[in-house]
Amino acid sequence: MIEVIRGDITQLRLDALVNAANESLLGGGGVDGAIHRAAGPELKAYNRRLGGCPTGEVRISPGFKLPARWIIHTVGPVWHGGDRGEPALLESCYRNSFALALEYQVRTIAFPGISTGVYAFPKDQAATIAVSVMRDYEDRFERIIACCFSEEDERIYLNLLRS
Ligand code: AR6
Repeated sequence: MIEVIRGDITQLRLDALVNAANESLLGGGGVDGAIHRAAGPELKAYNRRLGGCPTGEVRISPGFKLPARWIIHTVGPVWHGGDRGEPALLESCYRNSFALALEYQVRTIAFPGISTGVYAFPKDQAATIAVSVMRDYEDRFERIIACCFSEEDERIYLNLLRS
């Protein structure tokens, strides 16, 4: 069951949230900044020991002060026009997030629109990739949530899920 929710991902009480991080894993703007603020300073201290994360890969931390139990940090590609492997890297973010979630017995998980903010990945193309991977994993989770921050993003996901 793939659900579309509009709102702040940090408020969701789930087994895991996915964070659209950068390679340092030490925080930044956008959803990453919101997650670090809501989780508290222990998150940065914990992530310092993880030693970063290459683009397309994932790392996991506890949720600390978040209602979510785990945070799966993934680093989406920066959009450079699409011929530098951006679509494949974005797909890896989703696939690797689901694979790690399964290792941690996660049954309920939410994703933001990875790479579609500061990293400028085109929203329609990113959502198409996200939904196609979500459909591959649908049977293995109780809830898969596409957490949209804007009405435009919500509309894109709802249209894709209708088709
Ligand atoms: N809940 C859900 N979605 C959110 C929230 C929130 N609280 N805040 C923003 N979004 P971005 P990126 C949406 O820029 O493009 C950071 O500085 C936002 O509207 O957060 O992967 C990192 O440290 C957009 O749809 O992530 C990296 O340096 C989506 O989340 C860099 O930005 C992703 O936007 C990563 O850029």
